[in-house]
Amino acid sequence: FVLQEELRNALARSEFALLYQPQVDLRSGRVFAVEALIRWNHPTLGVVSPMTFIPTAEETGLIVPIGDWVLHEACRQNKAWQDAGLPPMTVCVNVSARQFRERNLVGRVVNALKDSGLEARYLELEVTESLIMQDIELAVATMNELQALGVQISIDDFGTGYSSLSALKTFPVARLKIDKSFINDLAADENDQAVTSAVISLGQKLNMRVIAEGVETDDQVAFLLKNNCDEMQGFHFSRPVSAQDIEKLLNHKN
Ligand code: G
Ligand code: G
Ligand code: MN
Ligand code: NA
Repeated sequence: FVLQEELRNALARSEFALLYQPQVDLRSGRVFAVEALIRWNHPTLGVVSPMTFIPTAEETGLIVPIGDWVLHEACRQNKAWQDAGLPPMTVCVNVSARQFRERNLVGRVVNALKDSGLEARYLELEVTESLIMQDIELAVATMNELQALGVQISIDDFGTGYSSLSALKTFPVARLKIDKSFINDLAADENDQAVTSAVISLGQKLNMRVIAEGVETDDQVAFLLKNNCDEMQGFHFSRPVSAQDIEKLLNHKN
């Protein structure tokens, strides 16, 4: 399979790049974090979406070296922003199931922090509910180790999985990311409104922060503000952009 073969060479050929999408405080508009999102710049196919190649990377195990590169690059870039005098931000890195199950994930994270000189509290790992539920005990043990380092954890795509609420309160998780499927029709769909406001309350009760993903419109922002959501991410504020564009954006907006 061609994709698989080319994916093997992509790291050595430096064909991966990270884009960054700002996460903002809804009331102040301040950017407090960015999510790193990988792109594959293929020489003939152009930009290949992670939705196309992450599943192959998972199946082949290539996700481990690719994920390692993402961790190192995201930490290096965040430290470079801090060294350039930008207000300190958290960088959020997506971690897939296979990466998370690797015994030495914690060691890999430690290395990325060491090599970059980034303080642990400025790194956050995004995991999904389904990843956690595959093996709750292992997941909680790993998350506890990461938390002990000072690294933060968030649950991505929250609401689409099936984490039991009793388990959720035992997770060392700083934030819930409400999946964008609930935000899409938020202005019109009463079910989505109910789920969104319930997740916001749940987060407040569990002392977790809550961020809405995929926010595109003023109406969505208005609903989130009315329901005491504190944070948002989405095209309404900014698409995922290059590291240089993050600097420009922060110089203008923060
Ligand atoms: O950026 P975009 O919306 O195209 O991302 C599509 C999917 O790919 C999302 O589910 C996102 O979480 C995932 N993704 C993006 N970057 C990474 C990455 O560096 N590692 C992993 N494991 N998944 C990623
Ligand atoms: O699964 P995860 O939440 O990591 O996916 C992030 C993906 O969501 C990225 O591919 C990013 O490009 C996409 N995304 C970010 N903001 C928006 C938005 O406002 N609308 C839509 N449709 N997609 C978004
Ligand atoms: Mn994510
Ligand atoms: Na998501």
